[in-house]
Amino acid sequence: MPLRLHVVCKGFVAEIHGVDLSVAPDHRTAGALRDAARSYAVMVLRDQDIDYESFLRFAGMFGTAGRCDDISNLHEDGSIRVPTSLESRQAAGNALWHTDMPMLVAPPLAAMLLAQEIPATGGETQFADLAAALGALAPDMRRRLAKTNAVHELETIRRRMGLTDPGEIRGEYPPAEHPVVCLDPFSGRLSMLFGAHTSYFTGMSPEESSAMLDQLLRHSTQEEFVYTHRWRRYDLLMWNNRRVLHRVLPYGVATDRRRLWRAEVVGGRRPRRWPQSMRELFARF
Ligand SMILES: O=C(O)CCC(=O)C(=O)O
Repeated sequence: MPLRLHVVCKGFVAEIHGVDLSVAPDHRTAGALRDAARSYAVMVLRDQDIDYESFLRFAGMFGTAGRCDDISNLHEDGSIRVPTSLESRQAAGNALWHTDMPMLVAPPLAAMLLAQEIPATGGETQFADLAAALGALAPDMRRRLAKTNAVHELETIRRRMGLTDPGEIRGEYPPAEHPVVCLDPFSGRLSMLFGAHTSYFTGMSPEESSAMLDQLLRHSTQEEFVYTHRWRRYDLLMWNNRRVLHRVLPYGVATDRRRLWRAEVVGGRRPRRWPQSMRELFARF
C-alpha cells in the first residue's frame, strides 16, 4: 500500500499511514519518509507493534541510530518507581520545555518514541515549532538573536527541577555554546536552539539572560505554535530535535504505568549560523 500523509498542523505535524515498519521499507517508501521529515518537524505513525530492531532500523533511515532507552516510571522489575527517587526527579526534567542534549557539540538531529504502556489520562507530549516562532518574532528581535549564542548545560535543567545536592545535579558533559538562530538540517529553514538547559545568552547579564529565556519560551509556546500528542499504544512519533521544543504533561506518576521506547538520530553537524548576509536571512521570512 502506498504511503499516505495526513497533515495535522500545516508544515509542522503529519500522520503517516500505509507503512508497516515491522518489514524493511522499500526504496520508494524510505525516500517518501525522508521527504516527509524534511517538511514536517513531527511525524506520527500509528499501530507500529514492532520489535527493537525494526525501531532502530527506522531511526537509521534518517542518519545514524544513536542511544536507545526506555522512558518510563518503572523499575526494571516492572514496579512503579517512587516519585521521590533520584531517577524520577531527574526524569522529571522532561516536563520542562527542552531540546534533547543541547550540551553536545552536535545535539541529536531527531528523536523518537514508541508507546508501549500509556496512562489512561495525562502524559501527553507537546511540541513547539521554533521555526514558525522565529518567523513570528519582531525583526529587531530576530536580528539580535541572529548575533547571539547560548550556553547549555545538563546541570541547569536539573537545578530548574529543584535539585540542589551537587552530587545529584552534576552533569556528565561539559557545557556547549551554540548560535540561537541556526539552520535546521532537515529542511534548510532557520530555527532556534534554546530551552530548559540554557544557562545564559552570551553578552547578556544573568538578569537579561533569564528575562530573554522567559520571553522566548512564552513567545514560542503560544498555542499557535504547539501540537499536543495524545498517545495510543504503539504510536511511533519522531521529532526534529533541531526545530522543536518538547515536554511531557503531568500524569499519575506514582500510580499509572507509562513506558515508551526512545531512540535518537545522531551524527549531524554542529548547529550552524545562517552563513549568508543578514539581508538574505530576513528575506527568508
Ligand atoms: O516522555 C515524553 O513524552 C517526553 C520524553 C522526552 O522529553 C525526551 O525523550 O526527551
